[in-house]
Amino acid sequence: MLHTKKLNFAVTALIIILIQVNQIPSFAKTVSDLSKESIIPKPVSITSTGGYFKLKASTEIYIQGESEELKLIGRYLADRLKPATGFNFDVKPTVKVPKSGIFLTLTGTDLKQGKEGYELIITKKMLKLSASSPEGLFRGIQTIRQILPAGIELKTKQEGPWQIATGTITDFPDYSYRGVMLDVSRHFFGVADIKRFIDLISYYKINALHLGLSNDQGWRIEIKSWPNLAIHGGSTQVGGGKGGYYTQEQYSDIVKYAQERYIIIVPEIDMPGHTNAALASYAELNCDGKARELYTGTRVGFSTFCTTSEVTYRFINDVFRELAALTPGPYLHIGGDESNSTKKEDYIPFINRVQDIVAANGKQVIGWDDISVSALKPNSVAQHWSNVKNANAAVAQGAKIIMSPAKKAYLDMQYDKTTKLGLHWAAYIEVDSAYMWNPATLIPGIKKENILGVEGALWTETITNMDEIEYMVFPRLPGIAEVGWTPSPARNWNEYKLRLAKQGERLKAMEIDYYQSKLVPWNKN
Ligand code: TNX
Repeated sequence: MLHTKKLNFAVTALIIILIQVNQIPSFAKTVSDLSKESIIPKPVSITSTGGYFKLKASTEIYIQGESEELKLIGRYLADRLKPATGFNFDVKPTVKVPKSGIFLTLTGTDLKQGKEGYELIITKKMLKLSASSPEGLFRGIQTIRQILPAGIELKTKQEGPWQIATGTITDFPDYSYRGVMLDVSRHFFGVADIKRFIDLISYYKINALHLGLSNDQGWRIEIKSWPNLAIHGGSTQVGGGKGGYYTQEQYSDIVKYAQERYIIIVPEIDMPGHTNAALASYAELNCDGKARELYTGTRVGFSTFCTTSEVTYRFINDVFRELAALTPGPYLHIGGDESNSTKKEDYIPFINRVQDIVAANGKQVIGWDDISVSALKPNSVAQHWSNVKNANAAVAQGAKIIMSPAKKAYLDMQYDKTTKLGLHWAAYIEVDSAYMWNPATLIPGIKKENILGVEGALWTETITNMDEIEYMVFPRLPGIAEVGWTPSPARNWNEYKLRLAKQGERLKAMEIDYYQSKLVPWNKN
C-alpha cells in the first residue's frame, strides 16, 4: 500500500518534470555541441569544444580598424540581434584584439578560402569571425544567426538565454555564383517586397538576384530616353491588373540594399522575343511600324523585335547604357529564350550584335542557353534551363554555364499534383528533388570547371503576392543554396531533411509562409 503510494508520487513527479522540460520553449534551446547545429548551407568543417558562449546585454561588437564598410557590417549584425535580445549593441572599432565579446576581423584567415570564405572561432569568452574580405564576414554573420536559438529571428523581445556552442567553423562556397531569378514582369512586385526577398535569400548565402525586368506582359524599369516603356509598357500585368515599374531612383535603392548584403542584381531585358510590352510602347520597334496591343495572357513565343532595323539597335544601346549605369555588378542578362517568332537567320546576327552592345557598355552577357546557337563571346555566360544540346554548344565555345535546370531549379513548378499555385510543364518538384542533384554531373560533357554556379528561378505567371512568392521559394531555395555552396560529397538528403526540419522554426520566426512538405520531419513545437 505504502509502496504504491510512493511509486505513484514518484511517477507524478516524473510526469511533472517531463511536462516542464517539454515546456521550455524550443526557441530558447541550450546547446553545447556546435557540430549538431542545423546550418544551411552546410559548412565545410565544424569542430566542437563542448562549452558555450553567451550573448549578454554587456556584449560588445568589435570591428577591426576604422573602415566604414566594416562598421556597416557590424551595425547589420547588431540590428539583427537587437529585437529579440533587446540588447543595444555598440559597434566599436579597435586596433587590438579584444579579450571578450564579438570580434569581426579581416586578418588571420587563409586566402584560399576565397572572398566569401570565413572562419568562426567560438570560445566561452569570445566569438571571433574572420575573413579575407567584408563579403566573407557577411556570409559568416548568417552562420552566427543560424547557431543562435531560432527565437533570435523574432521581432519582439524574448527571454533567452542567448547561447552559442563553442568550437570552430571553417567555410567557403563550392560555386562562386549562387542566384535566384524573380520574374517581376508577369506580375509586378514593389520595392518593399524585393527588399524582404533580398533579406530572406541572404540568410542562405545567395549572392545574386536576377530580376526579369521585361517580358510580353510588362516593362518594369524606367528608361529615361524611352519613357513610354515604363509608362505604357509597365501599366499592366498578367490578368490585367495595374502592373507597375521601378523608377531609376527606386531601382538604385534596391541595388544598394542588395549591395549591403553582398548580393549583385542581374537585370534581364529579354530579347528579341518576349518583347510585346516594348513593341506596344514604341511602334518603330515593329517591322511593320505598328504598335502592338498590351498583352495580359500567358502565351510565349509570339513577339519579336525587328532585328533588321537600325532603330532596334539604337534602342537596345540606349536601354543597356542606362541600365549599365545603374548596375555595379558585372552582368547584363539579354534573355534570348523562346524567340519562336524570330527567324533563325535573323536571331543569330541579332544575338551577336547585342553581345557587342553589352560589351561596349562595359558589361558581360548572360543569356538563356538558347543564345549558344550564335557565336558566343569568350566571357558570355549561358544559363541552362532546358536544352542540353544548347548547354553543350555553349561549353564547346568556351562559355561558362549557370545551372537552372527547369526540372530541379524552377521554383514555379508545383510541388505535387495538389499544389494550387504554379505550373508543371517541366516537372513536379518536391523538396527532395530540388535538393538531390549535382550541377557537375547533370549533363554529360559539362564539368565543374565549366560551371559558374546555380540559380533557382521563380516565374510569376501564377504568382501574385509576397505570400505566394514565399510559398513557392521556401523551402526549396535553401536546398538549391546548399547545392551551390556545399561540395556534393558532403550532401545527403536524409541528413539534410533533418537540418531543414529544424530550420522550420527559423522560417516561422521570420514569418515565411513556407510549404510544409510531408517529406520533411518538421519539429512540431
Ligand atoms: C519558360 S524558362 C520560360 C518563361 C516562362 C516559364 C514558365 C525560360 C527561359 N522561359 O518565359 O515563364 O517557362 O515556367
